[in-house]
Amino acid sequence: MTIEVVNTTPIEGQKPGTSGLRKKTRVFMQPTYLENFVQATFNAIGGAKGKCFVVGGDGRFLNRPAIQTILKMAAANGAAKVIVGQNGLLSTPAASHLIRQNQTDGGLILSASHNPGGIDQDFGVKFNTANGGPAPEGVTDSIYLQTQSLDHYSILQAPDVDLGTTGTQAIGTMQVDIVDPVTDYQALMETLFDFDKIRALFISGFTIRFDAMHAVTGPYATAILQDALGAPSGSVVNAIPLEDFGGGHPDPNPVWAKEIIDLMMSDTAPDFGAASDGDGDRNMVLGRGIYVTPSDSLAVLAANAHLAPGYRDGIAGVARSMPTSLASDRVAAKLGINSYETPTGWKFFGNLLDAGMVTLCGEESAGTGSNHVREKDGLWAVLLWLNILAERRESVTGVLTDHWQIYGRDYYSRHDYEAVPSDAANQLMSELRSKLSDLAGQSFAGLNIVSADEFSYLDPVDGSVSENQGVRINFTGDARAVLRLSGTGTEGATLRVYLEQFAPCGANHFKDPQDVLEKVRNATSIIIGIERHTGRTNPDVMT
Ligand code: G16
Repeated sequence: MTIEVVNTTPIEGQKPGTSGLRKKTRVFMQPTYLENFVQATFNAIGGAKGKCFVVGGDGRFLNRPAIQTILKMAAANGAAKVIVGQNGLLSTPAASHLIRQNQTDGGLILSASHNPGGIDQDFGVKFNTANGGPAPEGVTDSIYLQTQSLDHYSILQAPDVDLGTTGTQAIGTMQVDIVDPVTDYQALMETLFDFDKIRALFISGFTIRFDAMHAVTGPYATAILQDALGAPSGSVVNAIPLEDFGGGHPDPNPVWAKEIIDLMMSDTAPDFGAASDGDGDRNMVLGRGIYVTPSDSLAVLAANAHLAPGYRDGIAGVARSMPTSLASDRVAAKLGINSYETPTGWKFFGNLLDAGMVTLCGEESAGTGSNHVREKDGLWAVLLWLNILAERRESVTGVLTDHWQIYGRDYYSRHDYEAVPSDAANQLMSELRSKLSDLAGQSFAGLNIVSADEFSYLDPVDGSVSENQGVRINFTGDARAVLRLSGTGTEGATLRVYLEQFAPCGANHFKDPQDVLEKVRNATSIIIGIERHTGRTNPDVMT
């Protein structure tokens, strides 16, 4: 029996333009809260009748009950079929692949990404469209509008689906296919990479540690790195997805993935280290004694992608988010291909990928990916690195050193000031915006400003314009600072300050990045008045 529920809980705070809804788990547990978002999503896409969707999540607390609700609502809204990962698990890139492979009408992905999980932590839902990518702003804005006016939702009264058993089931008249979360994703990876070569690398004694951070990539990394490619058992650690990610933040950065950083900086480091995040779209790459910044990783992958079978014919172009360092632009210039600068957020790469204008994309926030899906893909990045190392038979340090000798090094660091009161953060940004046009020509802490502006993006494919995407300040001497407020936090505001300093070919490329960036950091602090506005003298996280 379908129930029409009236008087739904309004969804407060879903920002127009954001890819989905991320809130504290208890907020999602309020009666009718999740249901409101799901119904709003179905309404915004013209209804679910006769449609096919993919549903899965990163296994965090509430994942399975939320899936049961979504299935019953999809059935009540007339959907024809839903494909679900076994036990409710699907990494974000694997979900993107399933959406594309099965030519579905989209998918609902349950995750708060790299944010912690648990009843007192974070939960999230987002809708991906039929191309497999995060819904573009037009769709997310209409979902938001729907959430504001919705007065009822439909749900089928039916027993729960058995998420633990693969195969076909039914809920009402809707077909539910429970699939192994890894099989199709692994098959896709086998088409892109030379598994024999990587296997030979491991046989030669090459060692790896992959930290799945108790999150969704555990089963993927175990199946691919250990079972298929022959990395010794125990190479993948923290491999069982847990509802609270073992109490940690499943965020592969030097703060939250300290365990693997410490290992890689120690005398017992393996040849290669990597970690992924809650939903498997982010990655961290390390060599013995060296951390590869995500910006450098994108540049190295772009310069060497042709060494992997999936990219043998070269790449069409490279796109990076605006705060990502200029390192990949330098590679694109040398390769004679186009490079694009987009706003923060993977959804802005979708049109470029769909139009065949770029093959690789990346963000400084540990996101790298290609046209194989429409999400960033943590394990894909690890496999491309391994394929490159298997071809070049060099260490990570060797590959990076060589890269910097050819292109120069973009020293880079992101400083995050978390849980800043929203009023203070907004005041900081509006004060900065008000003086932007006067900054050029001024000098702060010994650095001259060449230009300062607010980034706005004109999408070359659909002509849409996205404004207010962060402030860029360029200094003389090839230094740059970028400032923006996070769009994904769940508590107060997070101020992100991105610092960059170029060291050309021939310069010393082995200095401490924080030392190199001190001048641009000091100048930026004065310009924006971080301490005056936030009371903070130091960031909470430096990546
Ligand atoms: C952060 C990162 C962005 C990233 C976004 C979503 O956004 O800075 O680069 O696109 O998270 O990442 P994920 O899909 O892994 O959650 P923000 O707005 O907090 O800076």
